[in-house]
Amino acid sequence: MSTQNKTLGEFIINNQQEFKYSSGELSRLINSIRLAGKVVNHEVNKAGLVDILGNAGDTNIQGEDQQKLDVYANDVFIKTLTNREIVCGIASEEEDDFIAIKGGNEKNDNKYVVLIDPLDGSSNIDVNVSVGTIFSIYRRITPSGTPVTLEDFLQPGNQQVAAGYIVYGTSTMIVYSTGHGVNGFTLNPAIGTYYLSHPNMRFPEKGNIYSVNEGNYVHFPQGVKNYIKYCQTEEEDRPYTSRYIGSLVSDFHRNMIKGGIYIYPSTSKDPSGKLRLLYECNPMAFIAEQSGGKASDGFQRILDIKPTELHQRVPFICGSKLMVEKAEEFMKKE
Ligand code: AHM
Ligand code: MG
Repeated sequence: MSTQNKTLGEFIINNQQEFKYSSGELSRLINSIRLAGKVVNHEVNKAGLVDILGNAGDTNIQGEDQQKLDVYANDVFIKTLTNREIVCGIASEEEDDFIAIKGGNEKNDNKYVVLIDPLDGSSNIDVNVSVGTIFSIYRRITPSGTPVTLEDFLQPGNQQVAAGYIVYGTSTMIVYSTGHGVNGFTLNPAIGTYYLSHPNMRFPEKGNIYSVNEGNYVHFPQGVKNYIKYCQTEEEDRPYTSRYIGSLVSDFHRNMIKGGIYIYPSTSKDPSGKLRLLYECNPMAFIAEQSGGKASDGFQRILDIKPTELHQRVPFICGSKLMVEKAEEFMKKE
């Protein structure tokens, strides 16, 4: 079958043997995420038409306003994964605590936990700019059949079994990896099917895009300031071009296709930066590495950080390998 007409469903079935502990469970899990993504996509696309915009009135654990669509997406992913009884636990950026899932017979033999940022880039929802879903999958470490504990969620990113994102952009795409490279599928909205459009995605080793919120420049560490100046200096293939959407999924997706670096550093106001290790940085770092890119907090590999809490934040530098290494060089000098 040619790449052009291979659907995500067919791809999952054909590649099931690649999964480490192949029992079909992970395939069913990715299938559920694919389905929930379609439901959320439908709602995101009609957001301008119905009165669904604006804050839901709640604030999440980070004290930020939640938008209605965030709440909706959170509900859809949690309900889809819960009803199908294919995971034993879920942690969401929008929930204070993790959710332990019982099976129909009160016993849950499922092996996987999912960590999810149901709708990332929330500041862009109201203005018709791309947002995304980010997900991360681990095998539980506590014995199966018992309720999940915090320990099952606080695993370093290098233990991820699969990770991916959905970008609700000009086209809707799901991009994911089960540890055997990265593949991207584009949704044909007319028939609700994802097709393999970007097989074996590779991060260019080097690019000419840097993505950072320069409005925070005065609060950045000196190493980051120096790296930004380096990006702007006229020399060799520089100055680089600056592109910042403010939706991690979209900024990452563009950089992975064109070559570039994304930076959300620590700032004097937020010493750990803004992005969450478990819901945002680990899954993106997994995709980056699986496609030949790199992800670092400036000093160490993101995937090797041992999490201590669910909503932990971490400085994030991610993208083309040589660019991330150059940024790390600047960080280490300071
Ligand atoms: P969110 O989870 O509240 O949507 O925040 C995460 C988003 C990322 O998608 C994006 O890269 C970053 O926040 C933008 O932050 P800022 O507006 O500070 O530049
Ligand atoms: Mg987020």
